[in-house]
This record gives sequence, C-alpha cells and structure tokens, in this order.
Amino acid sequence: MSDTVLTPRTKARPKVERPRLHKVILVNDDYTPREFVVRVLKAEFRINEDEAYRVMITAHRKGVCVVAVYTRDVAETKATRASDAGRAQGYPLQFTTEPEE
Ligand code: TYC
Repeated sequence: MSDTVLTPRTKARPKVERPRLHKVILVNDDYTPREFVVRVLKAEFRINEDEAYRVMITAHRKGVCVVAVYTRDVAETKATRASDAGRAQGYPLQFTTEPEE
C-alpha cells in the first residue's frame, strides 16, 4: 500500500446559504378605513406615518404593496398579527407573505 498523501489543490469551501427572505404584502379591499390601515402598519411594522401612508395608498391604487421583508417566521407572524388586528375590528384587511426570488 502506498503511503502517498495527496494534497488537495483546491480548498474545500462549504456552501453556506442565507435563509431566503419573505415579503409581507398588504392587499387592498373596499371596506377597511385608510386611517385604520395606516395605524396597523405603524404598530406592527414600526414604520413612521409618512411611510405607512405611502404603503397604504400604493395598495389602495395598485391592489397590493410590499410592506417589508423578513425571515419566513417573522414575516408570517407579522402578517398574521396585522390581519388579526383588522378582523378584531370587523375589517377584511389582509396581509400575505411570499418568498423573495
Ligand atoms: N381601499 C380602502 C378604502 O378606500 C383603504 C385600503 C387601503 C384598504 C389599503 C386596504 O390594503 C388596503 N377605504
């Protein structure tokens, strides 16, 4: 048996991947008051009045708007809590999540 020890020419580079981020998406509806949407956005996503208004009015005009991106667990928790806040007041307010490409 040979005792030759071969030295690898290339260094092993274990592949580490960042977790995919998930978008939280605000969906427009015809019933939830604008001010209420803004209030929920500020409370759940820690964004200021101007940013919350911009997100709300974009969803109002276009049908949807990306609020923020997080790891999957955080995105799902925030989307659920924000949707629940609407339901608690009898509004059909909806937040969904979707993985980033
Ligand atoms: N379209 C609603 C209204 O006119 C306001 C609204 C905006 C509701 C964005 C939901 O995601 C939404 N009262």
